[in-house]
Amino acid sequence: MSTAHTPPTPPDRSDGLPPTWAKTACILCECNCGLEVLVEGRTLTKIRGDKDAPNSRGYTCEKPLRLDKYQNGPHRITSPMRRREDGSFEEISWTTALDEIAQQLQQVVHVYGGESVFFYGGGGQGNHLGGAYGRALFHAVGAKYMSNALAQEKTGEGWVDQQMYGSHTAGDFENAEVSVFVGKNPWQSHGVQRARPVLKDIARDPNRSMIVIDPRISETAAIADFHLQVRPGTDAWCVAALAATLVQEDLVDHEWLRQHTVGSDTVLAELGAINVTDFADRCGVPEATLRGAARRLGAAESVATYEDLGIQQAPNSTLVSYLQKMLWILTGSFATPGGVHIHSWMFPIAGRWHAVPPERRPRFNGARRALGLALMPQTASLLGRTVIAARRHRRAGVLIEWASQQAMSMFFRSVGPPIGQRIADTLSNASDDPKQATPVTGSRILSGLTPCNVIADEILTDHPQRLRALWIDASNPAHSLADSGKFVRAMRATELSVVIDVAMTETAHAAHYVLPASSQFEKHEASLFTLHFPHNTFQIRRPLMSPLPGTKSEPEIYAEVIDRLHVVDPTLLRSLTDAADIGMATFALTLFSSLERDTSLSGLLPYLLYRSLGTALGPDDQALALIWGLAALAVIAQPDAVSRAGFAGTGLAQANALFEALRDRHEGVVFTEDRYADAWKYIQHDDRKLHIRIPELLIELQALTTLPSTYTSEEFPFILSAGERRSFTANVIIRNPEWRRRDKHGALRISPGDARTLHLADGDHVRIVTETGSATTPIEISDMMQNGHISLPNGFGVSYPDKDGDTSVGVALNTLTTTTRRDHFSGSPWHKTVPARIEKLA
Ligand SMILES: Nc1nc2c(c(=O)[nH]1)N[C@H]1C(S)=C(S)[C@@H](COP(=O)(O)OP(=O)(O)OC[C@H]3O[C@@H](n4cnc5c(=O)[nH]c(N)nc54)[C@H](O)[C@@H]3O)O[C@H]1N2
Ligand SMILES: Nc1nc2c(c(=O)[nH]1)N[C@H]1C(S)=C(S)[C@@H](COP(=O)(O)OP(=O)(O)OC[C@H]3O[C@@H](n4cnc5c(=O)[nH]c(N)nc54)[C@H](O)[C@@H]3O)O[C@H]1N2
Ligand code: SF4
Ligand SMILES: [Mo]
Repeated sequence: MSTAHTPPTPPDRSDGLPPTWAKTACILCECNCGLEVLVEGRTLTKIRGDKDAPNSRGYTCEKPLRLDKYQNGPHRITSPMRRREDGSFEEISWTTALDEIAQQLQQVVHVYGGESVFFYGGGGQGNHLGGAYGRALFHAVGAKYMSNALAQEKTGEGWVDQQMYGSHTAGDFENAEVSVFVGKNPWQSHGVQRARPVLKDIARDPNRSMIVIDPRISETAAIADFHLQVRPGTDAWCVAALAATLVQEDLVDHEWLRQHTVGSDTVLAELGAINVTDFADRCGVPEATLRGAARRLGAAESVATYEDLGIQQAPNSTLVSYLQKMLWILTGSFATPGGVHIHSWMFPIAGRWHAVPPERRPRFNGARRALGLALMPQTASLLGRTVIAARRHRRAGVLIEWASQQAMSMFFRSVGPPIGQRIADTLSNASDDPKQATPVTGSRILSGLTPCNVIADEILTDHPQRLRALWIDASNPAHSLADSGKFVRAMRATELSVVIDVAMTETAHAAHYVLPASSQFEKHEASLFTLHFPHNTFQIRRPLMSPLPGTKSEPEIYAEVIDRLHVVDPTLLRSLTDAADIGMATFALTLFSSLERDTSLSGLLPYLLYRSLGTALGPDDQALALIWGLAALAVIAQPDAVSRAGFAGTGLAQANALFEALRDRHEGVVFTEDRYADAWKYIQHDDRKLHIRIPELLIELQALTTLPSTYTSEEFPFILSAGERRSFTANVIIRNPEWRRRDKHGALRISPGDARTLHLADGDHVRIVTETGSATTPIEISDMMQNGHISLPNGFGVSYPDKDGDTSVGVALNTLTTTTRRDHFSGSPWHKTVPARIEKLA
């Protein structure tokens, strides 16, 4: 692979500013711990935890301390690039790139329809603002299909959540009497805020317990009270046996189930019929250990559970998601300290947006809503004209703002929920249709996302409805999705593929066009991982320095592409911009009424905000326009919880107060404050009950009795877990191998017993072979591993330009995996259960 791109000049100190400490956040995992960074020119010289950050309170792990390896280095790209026929790249100007891309997008849409353009990615662990703006392009071209990394891990769990209560949950591990981690190693992977002190507290406290289900003695399992060391891939039997023991030994909270759930009789009957002895045998956990753990659960005041990749990327994953939730449901651990809760959202990244009705609704709410919605279209036309005229008369502007304030206070809370619902559903690609499926393979679309494992199949076919163009932002699917080779072939088979990234990634190498993004420390960013309860937090990060010359931020890139598609009437943009100059109430009224007059504009909202309110906010703050929109949606969705977090007023006033706090408090903001019992209000079923009978999954539960529970063969006698989170892995956000202080080569872990059998010594190199490919790697003999189970870390095997050309350290895991081994329900890959063999190298 050759690239013509000239590496950027080494980090300069040209900004000329004195070194300053600034607040930002870690971008390496979903916890997004608050950071303080000493910025010298363009360099992040010192990094420490931010004690003021409301989510992490000063905590960090070891990973962000050398974040400069992300920010600076020869991996950064600084010019748009176009692929030549021979596969090499040439640098082109932004104007040429955007002109050609827009023109080719229009061409694809004209010939094959907007639904043939597929959007992938839109954010990593800390950058979701770009993807949010990208939704406007999705709608501008009339696209229908999209996906991201969630659709190779979390969509199965999301579907279960949706059936049972309609939203996402969080466990209160700081207070739980019993914490259960199912295929989750929070010591290394976090996911729980301040994971290590929280885990240590649990381990130290004789009155609290930890149950870990993991085939390895992970760092978390090592300090657990109960380690259920399953054979890889057999969690369905293990978790079913736990739930069955709760039922069969009558450790269930029957009264709670009667009051708060629907369908418990069937569930109890199914679990009652399970042969625990047989299931314990199938998963390899001693029956006494299983029963001991179940009794501990049954005796607890509170139970919180957390599932992750160990089961989400393994067989029967959707069923296991369902069963592990039974552990807190059967014990009645919901909406109570130490239990599991549905939380608020800034904007949902999984599941459907939902407005929680306020405790005190405005009087005549229904009538106001009807009247407001009826008046809106006329208001839009009227305001549009008046606002443009008022530009020349300041006094008229004051009057319009006053009138708009009256209208907003009269109608905002009544018309907000239906308008918010439409906007949110459009932006999150949510659909009421349970049968929503992809055009070629007919795969189930969950949470609006196409299963990652079928994307290539939706392209590599002569099906008339195949995907023709790929738009990829802030993701490296040619490295992170199963069977990388196949994904690259799929990219090459499209008529247009565009990649936006900070680096020349494996995916960028296969694209037609590559657009260089400003880094996450050179622009406004935010993470939408607002997954906390009872105090939910959100942080807007300000740029720490100017963009690297040659790069642009995603909001700007999307706006410039959409400009070229001419899908928005310029007079609308002008009236919105003028309205924003007059005042926030005038702007909000003009915006909402315009969206009500022409509902097809909903999907373009991020663009409309950027080009109107953003213009009024000025070039330094333009990207914050969408944050105002998010603040308004958050206030409509959970007004009381936002009030309790200290944002007074109602409606627009409250939204503005939240927006200003998000803009000004750089350490982040608690945007909702709930009481434990409030978790009930977030249930989306009208009866506010948990609907726990899921017929499709109960059939799968019955099938466990006969389903095979081994995945090895003579040819492939090992189970490889392809993607262990270790001390120095962070997906592939940091490409520079120098970042790692430990485990520099990403060794394959193997048990002492297996190493003996294969006559291997620590550090020996082996070839690992799977049905898809092979790779060589050093080994580490590790007591963590059980016989027959081997494990490779994620985040390795990416190219990095250095003085000797491109280097790559460690195994690119997805040269070893296949798209076909996947959950038949959610389509998530079995990365944790890859049959493999090991060949000793001479
Ligand atoms: N250090 C670090 N932290 C990260 C990341 C990172 O790259 N590096 N990535 C972030 C992301 S995107 C995610 S999704 C999370 C993932 O976080 P985790 O899911 O916690 O991470 P993993 O190490 O992939 O898997 C967890 C455990 O699953 C176990 N496992 C393997 N096979 C099985 C099985 O069959 N059954 C069970 N029960 N367990 C099994 C493994 O032994 C491992 O200990 O981590 C986040 N945090
Ligand atoms: N075999 C195997 N495969 C796996 C996993 C596994 O355990 N095993 N884990 C899976 C999981 S859980 C996940 S979450 C995925 C993660 O895989 P991906 O979704 O591909 O995400 P990242 O590896 O985090 O890649 C993020 C990309 O964003 C780029 N980037 C960084 N900052 C910016 C920015 O400001 N703007 C833009 N436009 N780009 C930026 C980075 O350079 C990088 O290329 O991998 C999955 N793949
Ligand atoms: S990697 Fe995760 S836990 Fe570690 S500092 Fe960053 S956000 Fe916090
Ligand atoms: Mo992930």
